[in-house]
Formats: sequence, structure tokens, C-alpha cells
Amino acid sequence: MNIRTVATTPFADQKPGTSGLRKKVPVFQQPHYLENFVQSIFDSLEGYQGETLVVGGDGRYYNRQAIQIILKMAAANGFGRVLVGQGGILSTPAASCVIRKNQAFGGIVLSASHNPGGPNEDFGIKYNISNGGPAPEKVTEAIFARSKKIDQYRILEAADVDLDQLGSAKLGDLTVEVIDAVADYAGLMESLFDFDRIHQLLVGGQFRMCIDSMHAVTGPYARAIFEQRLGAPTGTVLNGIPLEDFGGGHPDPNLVYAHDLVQILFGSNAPDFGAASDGDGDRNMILGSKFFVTPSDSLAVLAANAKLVPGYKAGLAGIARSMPTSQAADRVAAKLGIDCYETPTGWKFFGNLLDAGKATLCGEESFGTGSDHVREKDGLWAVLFWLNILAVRQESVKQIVQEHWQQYGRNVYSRHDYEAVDSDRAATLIKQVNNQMPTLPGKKFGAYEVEYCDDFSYTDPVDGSISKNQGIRVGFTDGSRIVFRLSGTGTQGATLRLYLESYEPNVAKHGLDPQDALADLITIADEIAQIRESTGMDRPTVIT
Ligand code: VG1
Ligand code: CO
Repeated sequence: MNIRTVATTPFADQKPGTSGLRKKVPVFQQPHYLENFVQSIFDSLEGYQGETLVVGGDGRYYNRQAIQIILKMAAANGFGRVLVGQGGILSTPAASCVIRKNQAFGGIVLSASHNPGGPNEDFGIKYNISNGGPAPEKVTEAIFARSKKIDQYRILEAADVDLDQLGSAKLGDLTVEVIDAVADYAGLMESLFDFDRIHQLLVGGQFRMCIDSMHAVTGPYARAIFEQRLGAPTGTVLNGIPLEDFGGGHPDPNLVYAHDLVQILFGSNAPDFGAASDGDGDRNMILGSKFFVTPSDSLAVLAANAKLVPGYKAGLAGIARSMPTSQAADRVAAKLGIDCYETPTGWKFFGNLLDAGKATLCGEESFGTGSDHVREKDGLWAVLFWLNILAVRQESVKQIVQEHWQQYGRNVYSRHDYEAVDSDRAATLIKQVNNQMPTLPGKKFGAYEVEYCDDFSYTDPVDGSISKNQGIRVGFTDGSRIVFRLSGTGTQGATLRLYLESYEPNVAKHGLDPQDALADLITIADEIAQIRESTGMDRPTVIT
């Protein structure tokens, strides 16, 4: 066995963002770049000798090459066993499922999620801990600190492992098991949802659905679950073959990037239900016939109807949502008499709440929903949850959401993204808003009066850790909110996210277009942050 210790020098830019380290492929392809980061992960961990590591990714360009490097480094660093998805594939929620089921020490997930893939597009790497969830900040900070000092890494000299053949192989002392990427995950789904009832819905001839996998990782999962197990007609899954460049598309399930699906669901003779997922399968977009469900509403509707679903019929311990997510879920929690937690953006902040049994359902406005079944958000899980509810209630998606609004009022919501803004300009914009923080409370903008303005800080109720500077909130006396935040997942310049929310109890106004209902807040946001002037952009790149 030939283990090489390779001398290296640090890269200054290996700070993990909201969800791991994301860079352009050519950055990752620089000599030692990936190796440095992987060794920094291993150097930050303790006690993994002889233990199991899970490795898989969303199949994007460079996935296979990166996995071969990681396997050889895991062998050289003393792991006992690596479980790797066939073809190098594991969706993010499936990786979480496999880590938990096999009581692995941790996992490495290769994905840049919703960012485009290809030789000049994005790649990413993320470490997940033994609970199956993204490493908490104290771990990602340790990895970053190590990456700034690293001077060597260890790698085994060996031939590549055949990732396409199921079964076991040896890399030095390391056992590499190539596992079915879908089986464990599909089994978990079957244990949570009423597959018989969903099957009846799908084969009854009345109900039609389609799922857009956007040429990303969920294709094989969606085909196995919906077409093979649940009996949906072949062709229900669109773009179901994972491609290294996602067919040139942007695998982000929103109204802008999932335009094929949107055209079908808003076209003539539209199906009853449509869904899309992102590059690594942890996001979802839910559509009814000519109807879009905002992710914030989706979380609230799932929570309100959870008792209809076998896996959740005992009720929910609590609900957690990220700070910028609308407060629709808070209303459901209040009605159910359970706690609602508000966390910073990013799934890593839900892990402790889920582990401690404080929350059962979690959600983010960015098309992310999940529960305590794994420790990642889970796109197809959300689709199944909706289908289970539809099968029981026998109403349309639109009826269910509108009835929800009648009961709870509507939290009108929208997010405006300004992408690829010059980084200095974006920093200046945030600074300018920060400077106004002391003087904004009490200030009037037309009918709106600012009640509070702060930079969101979170104290984890389980371990007491504090995360500061998580987005600037401007709250108004009528409960409306504006939030300003810079993205932590982009790879080009900065992305400004503007989150807008107001509350509308009046049923007669529930049909309004959110952009019209939020028009005043949009103007106020520009007045406070001078967005158009600071970014040099007339309008947002993406509105959801
Ligand atoms: C975005 C979303 C956030 C999500 C993160 C990872 O982060 O806003 O809610 O958790 O992406 O999602 P940011 O920092 O760009 O706003 V993805 O599906 O990695 O997996
Ligand atoms: Co994702």
C-alpha cells in the first residue's frame, strides 16, 4: 500500500458558506485545491479511524473525479469503510438518510445545489456530521481555520474504483461499498406516507401530475418512487436523466428557472399537480393547476395537515423556520399550541432542534421543507407529503391553500434577488442600511411605521451557540417585514436578497398578485437601501 504525503500551501478562499464550499469548477481543478479542503475536513475531526464515511453527489461535472480523490484520501487517512452511491450519485436527503441508517461517522456531499453545472460552472463540497445533517458552524469554522494553515495531505496511490458496479472493493485497508443510491431513501419514504392511498389517487384516472427533475439528481429517485412504486404513468417525471451540466439549465425549482413545468401547469388542460426539485434534490416547488404555492405557505399547510399523514399522525413537537421565511407557519404553531423557532438561513441551524425533539417540521422560503426523518431539507418528501394530503382531502391544491388563508389569514410574501452585483457595491448597500438602524424605529413611510430594525442574531436553544449578522430586519407596526441579506451560496460577485412580507386577514384581498399587494413595501425597501442606485440594476434578476 502506497500512501503519499503531499506537501501543499494554503488557499485563502476556502471558507464554507451557507451550505459548504462552492466555487467554479476550474477553481476546484487547481492542483491541491480539493485535496486541501478534504484534508482540512479530516484534520478537524476526531475519532474516525476505522469508521464509516458516506460519499455521494448530485452528478454534476467533476463529481466522479472528486469522488475518486476523496476515496483515496479517506483510505490514506484511516477510515474503515466508505459507502458511495452508484455512479457517484446521492441526493442530499438520500445522503442524510444513508448516514443515519448506517450510523456512519459522517458524510461528504458533492453539490452546488441549485447553481448551474458544467466545466465552467459551479461545484461544491460539504461535510455532514453523524446525525446526517450539515456540519454546524463550529465545525465549518474549524475546517476553514485548518485550511489556512494546511501544509500537507495524505492520499493513497491506487487505481480508480469502479463506481458503476454495485458491491465491495478494497482501497488499501479501506472497504469501498458501492450502494444502490435510491433503495434506502425510497424505503424511508414508504415508512412515512400512505403509499396505498397515493397509489389509488395516481391510478384513478382523475388526477394527473408531473414532476420536473430538471436533469438533476432526483430523476432516478422520482422514477423509482412515482412511476415504479406508486404507479404514475411513465413520463410523469420530466427531464429525469441526470446530466453533468443539467442540460445547460439552472436547476433551481422556482417560477423563473422551472419554466417548462410552469408552462404546463399554467397552460390549457393543465394537470392537477406539478412539482420540481433542484440540483441535489433538497428543494421543491409545488404547483397546482394554474396555482403556485409559496414555500412559506407550503410549510404552513403541511404543518396544519400533518395529522392526515401516517408518519406525523401523532402530531408535531414544534415547527422551525428560517428568519426570512414568512410567519405563516407561526400562526399554525400558535393554533396547535406548539413552539415555533426562528433560525438563521441554512439547514445546519435546524439540526439541534430536530435532534433535541423540539421541532418536527422545518422550512425555508427558498423552496426548502423537511422534517425529523433526515437532517436535510427534502424535495421529494415534500411532494409525497402534498400528495398524501391531496389523496385524503380530495380537494385541489388551490382549494386547500385558499381554505388555509381563510382560516389563518394570508401572509403575502415575495423574495427579490439581485444577482451578480459587484461585491463592494453590495457591501456598501448593507453598510448604509446598517447605519440607519438606530434612526429607523418610529420613522413613518406613508401608512407604515417602523417598529424595530436589527441585525438578526440567533442563540441556539440547545447548545447556546450564538450566530450574529444573519440579515437586517425592518419590522413595521402592522406586522409587515422587510429583510435585507447577502447570499452565502453564490460564486460570482454578491447576491442581494430582499424578502418582503405583509399580513392580509381580509379574504376579499387574498386573490391579489403579491407584487401589487407588496408594492408599498417594495418602494420603502428601495427608499431605505437605495437598491437601484447602489446595484446599478433597474429590477431584480429573479422574483419568487
Ligand atoms: C440559499 C437559501 C437558503 C438555503 C441555501 C442552501 O442560501 O437562501 O435558504 O438553505 O441556499 O440551499 P443563500 O445564502 O444563498 O441565501 V441549497 O438547496 O444548497 O442546497
Ligand atoms: Co439544494
